[in-house]
Amino acid sequence: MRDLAQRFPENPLLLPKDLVPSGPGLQIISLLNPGVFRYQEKIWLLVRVAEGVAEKEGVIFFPALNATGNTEIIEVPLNDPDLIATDARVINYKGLDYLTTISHLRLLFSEDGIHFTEPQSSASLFGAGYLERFGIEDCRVTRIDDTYYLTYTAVSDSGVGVGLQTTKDWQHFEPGGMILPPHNKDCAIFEEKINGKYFCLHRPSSKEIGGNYIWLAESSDSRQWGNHHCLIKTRPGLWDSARVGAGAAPIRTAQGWLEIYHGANEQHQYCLGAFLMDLDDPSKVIGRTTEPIMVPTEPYELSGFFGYAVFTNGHIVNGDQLTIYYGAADEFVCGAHFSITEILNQLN
Ligand code: MAN
Repeated sequence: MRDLAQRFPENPLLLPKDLVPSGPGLQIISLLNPGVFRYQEKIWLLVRVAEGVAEKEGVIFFPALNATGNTEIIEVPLNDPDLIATDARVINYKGLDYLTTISHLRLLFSEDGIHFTEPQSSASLFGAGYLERFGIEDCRVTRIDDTYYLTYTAVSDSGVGVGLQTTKDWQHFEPGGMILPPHNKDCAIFEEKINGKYFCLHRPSSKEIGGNYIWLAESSDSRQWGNHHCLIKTRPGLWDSARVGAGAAPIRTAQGWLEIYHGANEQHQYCLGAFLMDLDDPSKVIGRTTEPIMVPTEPYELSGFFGYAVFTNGHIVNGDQLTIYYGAADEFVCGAHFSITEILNQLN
């Protein structure tokens, strides 16, 4: 099936071997799901770097940060009866869930939006504290005035929630704590206040009644969020039947706030779609694509750490051109252009 994406011929833009691991004994397994922003005339990616430990026959390793912020490796024999290792991303050991990799966030910049390099003195962001023991992931970057708001997934044995940090210069970071408690992720703050309030999209999960749906919340200070509304649900039988989650900050268009989101089905196949919210009252959804706007089709999207996945949480807008940066097969960073008009024309 042809989708609306014009993939960069240079894809994948970043492969795990392109960066150096953060410490001895660690191996970069995936580079994925970058936050994207403009700063000092350059395009920057805040890439999720997922690290693990080199495989050894008959053994599985899983990393976690200890109280001093260093990575500790837990080692379990593969034939241990208390081990359930059926998903490449998550394992269960003695009834508790662990990640097979631990992620931090690394800054890379580019002049042309295609070739990215790590600056000499780059400030990588690592998980800190007991709520980020299993790392930080999938950061959305929103700019309001001269402040950048970083909303990311904070993972620990206490659950998966949304952490916030702010910065003005990408050197000093102000911690905002966990703004949305477990289970919650995929949080993107709007780049403008509406009627004096901050707004964000987020994705709480409800295991029993309900599901993995996209919600809206508002705040007067960007720290305390309330007045939650459920906006976008999964659709039985469609490509987004199992879970949906917001991408980066909504894009202001004349017709409304346009949001690119990911959806997955029961087979964990990740595609992208779009929906539109009213400009003055984003709790009103005024359109949604029935078909995906992007479907995994290329070899680097179909096979990798977690195949059949395209996932975005960062983009650049230039007139009608939307450039998304996305994680392909949970292993590579790629880029694709879209026409905003073409996406708007697909809305029902
Ligand atoms: C899911 C996947 C993983 C991620 C965990 C925790 O299992 O998205 O990549 O590490 O959630 O967020």
